[in-house]
Amino acid sequence: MTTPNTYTYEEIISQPKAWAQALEVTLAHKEEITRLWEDHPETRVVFTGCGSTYYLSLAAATLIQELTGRGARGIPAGELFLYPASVYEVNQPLIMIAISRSGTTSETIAAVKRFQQGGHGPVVVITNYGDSPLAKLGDLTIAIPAGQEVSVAQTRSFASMYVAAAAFAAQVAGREDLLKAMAGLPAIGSKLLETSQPLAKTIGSNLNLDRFYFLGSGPRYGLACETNLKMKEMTLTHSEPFHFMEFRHGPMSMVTGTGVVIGMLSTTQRSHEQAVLDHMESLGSNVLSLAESEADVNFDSGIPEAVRNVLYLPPLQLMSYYRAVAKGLNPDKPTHLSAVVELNLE
Ligand code: F1P
Repeated sequence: MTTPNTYTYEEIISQPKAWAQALEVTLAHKEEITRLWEDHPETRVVFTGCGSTYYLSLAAATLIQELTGRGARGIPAGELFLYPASVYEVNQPLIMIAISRSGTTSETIAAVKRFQQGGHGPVVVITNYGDSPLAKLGDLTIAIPAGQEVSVAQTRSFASMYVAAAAFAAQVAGREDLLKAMAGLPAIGSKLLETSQPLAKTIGSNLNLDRFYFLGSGPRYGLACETNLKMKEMTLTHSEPFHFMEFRHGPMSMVTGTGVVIGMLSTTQRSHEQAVLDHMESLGSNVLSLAESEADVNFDSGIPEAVRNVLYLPPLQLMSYYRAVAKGLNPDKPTHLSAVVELNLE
C-alpha cells in the first residue's frame, strides 16, 4: 500500500513500540507510584493538560476513578491557571497528574506551579521529554522518549502517555491481572494497524463525507474527544465528540447520508451504545463501529476492557491521516498550529 512519505504516517504505524516503552517505564516506577498512592490515602486526583493532553486527562481520570473508587477529574490546564478555586478548595489535599508531550506548554507548567504553591500534594508528570521544565517539576516523573514525534498532531505521543496513565491506574488499583494483560497490547496494536488500515483508508479517502461524530462513554469519552481533534487538526473537517446517550438529545439533528457516526463500543454497555448507532443508521447516517468483536473494526485482543482502550486510537488516527492526504493537506503541519503553545503568563 503506497502512502505519502510523511512523519505522521510513520509515527502512527510505529506507535506500538512506544506503548511497550510506556509499560516498561511505568512498571519501573512501580514502588514509587505505590508509595505515593499509599502515602496519600483517600486523596482525590486531578489530571491536567492542554488540547490532546486535556482529553487524555479526561480519559485517565474516569479510568482511575472506576478502578480505584477515588474521586478523579480531568481539567484543562488553562482553567486551572485561570480559575483554580473552581476546581479545588483552598486547603484541599490532592494528587495532581500533569500530562504533556513536550513538557513545555505554558498553561500546564503554570497550573503545576500554582498547585505546588498551594501545597495541595504531590505532582506526577507523564511526558515524552524527561529533561523538560515540566518533568523537572514532578515529584514523580514518567518519561517515554519513544513517544516523541515530529508532527504537530499527537498520535504516537498521545497513545504512549495514555498507556502509561492506564498502567498507573492499574498499579494503584492493585490490579496485577490488568497490568499483566497490558503486556499484550503492543503486538495486538501492530496487528490492528495492519487489519484496520484498508477500511481506514477507504473511509478516509471518501471526500463525499463531510461530517464526523465520535461517540465514546465512560473512560472512552476522552478518547472520542482526542480522535475528534485528529480529524480537525489533520483534515480541517467539522467534527464533534459526544457521550453515546447524549447524541440523541439534539446533535442527531445533524445526521445525514454524508456524515459518519463513529462508535467506540464497550463490552459492558454494548447494547445501549449499539442502539445509538443502529438508530443513527436508520436515520440515514453512515456508521463505523469499533469494538473487541462483532464490529466494523475488531480488536480480538482478549485484553480486559479497562486496559484495552488505546486500541480505539490507531484505526481512527489512520482514517484522519488518509482524509488529510485525500484532501491534499499535509498531516504533519496542521493549519495555524505549532507543536507547543508557549505564552507569557506572568
Ligand atoms: C499540547 C498540544 C495540544 C494540541 C496539539 C499539540 O502540548 O499543544 O494542545 O492539541 O496536540 O500539543 P503538550 O503539552 O502535550 O506538549
